Amino acid sequence: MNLGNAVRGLLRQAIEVYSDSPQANGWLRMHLSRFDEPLRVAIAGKVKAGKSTLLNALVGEEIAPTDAGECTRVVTWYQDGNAPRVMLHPRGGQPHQLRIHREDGALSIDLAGTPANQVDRLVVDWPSQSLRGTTLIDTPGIDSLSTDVSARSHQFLAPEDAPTQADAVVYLMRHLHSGDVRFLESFHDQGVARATAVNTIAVLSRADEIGVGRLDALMSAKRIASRYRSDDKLRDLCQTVVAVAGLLAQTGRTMRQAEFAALTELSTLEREEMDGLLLSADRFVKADTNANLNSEARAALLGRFGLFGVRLGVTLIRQGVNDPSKLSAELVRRSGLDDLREVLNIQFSERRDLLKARSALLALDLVLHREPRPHAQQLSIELERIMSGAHEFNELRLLTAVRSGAVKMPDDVRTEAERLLGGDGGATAARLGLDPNADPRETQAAALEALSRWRRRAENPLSSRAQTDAARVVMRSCEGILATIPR
Ligand SMILES: Nc1nc2c(ncn2[C@@H]2O[C@H](COP(=O)(O)OP(=O)(O)OP(=O)(O)O)[C@@H](O)[C@H]2O)c(=O)[nH]1
Ligand SMILES: [Mg+2]
Repeated sequence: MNLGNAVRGLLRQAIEVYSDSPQANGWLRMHLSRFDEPLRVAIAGKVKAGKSTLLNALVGEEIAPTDAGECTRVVTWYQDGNAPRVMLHPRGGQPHQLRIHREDGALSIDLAGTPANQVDRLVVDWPSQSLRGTTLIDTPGIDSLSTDVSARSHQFLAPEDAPTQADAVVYLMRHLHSGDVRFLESFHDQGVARATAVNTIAVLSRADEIGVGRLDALMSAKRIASRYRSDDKLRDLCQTVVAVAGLLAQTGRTMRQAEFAALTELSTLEREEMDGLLLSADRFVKADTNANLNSEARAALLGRFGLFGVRLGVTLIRQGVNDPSKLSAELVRRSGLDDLREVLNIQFSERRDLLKARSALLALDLVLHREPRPHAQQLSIELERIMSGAHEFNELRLLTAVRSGAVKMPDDVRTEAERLLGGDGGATAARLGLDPNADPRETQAAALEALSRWRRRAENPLSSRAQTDAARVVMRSCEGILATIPR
């Protein structure tokens, strides 16, 4: 039986056992219906890490507010819907609809007098292809001076007394900071899902700011991200780290003709004058210039592109990128957004069922602990059986162990193990390291070879117990791969 069906079955049994407890029943039913809903991905991180901007970049529209307004202080869900609509769910009480304003393409939401601390969440319906398979959840910045706001994020991401709402987390950080590590740890210490960093990826955000505006800033950011990927602490806490310049991506995806014209105007300046203007944000807005752009227009450009984006845009236009759609495509390409999307796809979308199952089992585990009762014992046994028996969970546990160095292997063996276990993606070709168009014969030969290699490792008398167990799990993955190849 596949994992999703096994967990669904278990939830149905639990709903019967807990039919007399409204709260437990409600939670379990909610998780059962969540299986058929889009994956819920929360975007988290410190204040001003660039969360809302990144959300906009992923959707390709300015729907999440990035100013200092009240709305940045509440958890906000963005889900696909037939027509734009915003619902305010107060803490206790019935949800009600809010009015939507659009200014200069950006959505603005007015809480209509409800104080932010009385709002449980806002739910924005927005027709968008990008939201079809994934609901994105913007969370208020953590570690802020306003501990109240910070607490709301914690309560949402790592609740102590209720099931988690998000299936997966994208965690933004500008530099790795001990506060980030503590926060990441706080939502990994939970019961049955312990030791699986499976549902978290980290983003080195605002990547353009890393090289103080130099054109190779994004290359430096990528190097730092790859260093973080091999950091022992982080490897335990997230699947991977990618560098993204969210502002560049957001503006690239929503660029207007007038902005292209303004950059084109700047590109006519002598290089020396341009370099002078770009020395600081203040200079850029206030200095006298030969360009036909007043301070206000320059300030607007700066807000949309950042100093780095202005420099890059002007440089690209000078190099001959002469139409807005080419420029916006190039900005997006350089921003790292596509890398992030690919990682989201491999780590989250392809593991959708597994992540949903994980959320549901966490909820069931919580119910079993909070409301223990004699005839729930069978449920505990079954929960344990799924957790330890389902190959998908074994793969993930091993992947985490291999990555963190808990199971010792030579580097090349480790790389192969990670790949076969689905670390680079769950598709057959990705696991075997083949071209996605490889023919079935080649695919089968590669899978058989991998299987016999890992069988030899499992049977090697010099292997430790942990290595033997690990090799058996990888063998099982190879068998799974073989089963997917058409004859
Ligand atoms: N240069 C640069 N600025 C960025 C980037 N991402 C966001 N910003 C700017 O940083 C400020 C905060 O961005 P937001 O997206 O609102 O950050 P946030 O994490 O949602 O902030 P809070 O919700 O208030 O915690 C805004 O002025 C953005 O324009 C980026 O990639 N590069
Ligand atoms: Mg925000």
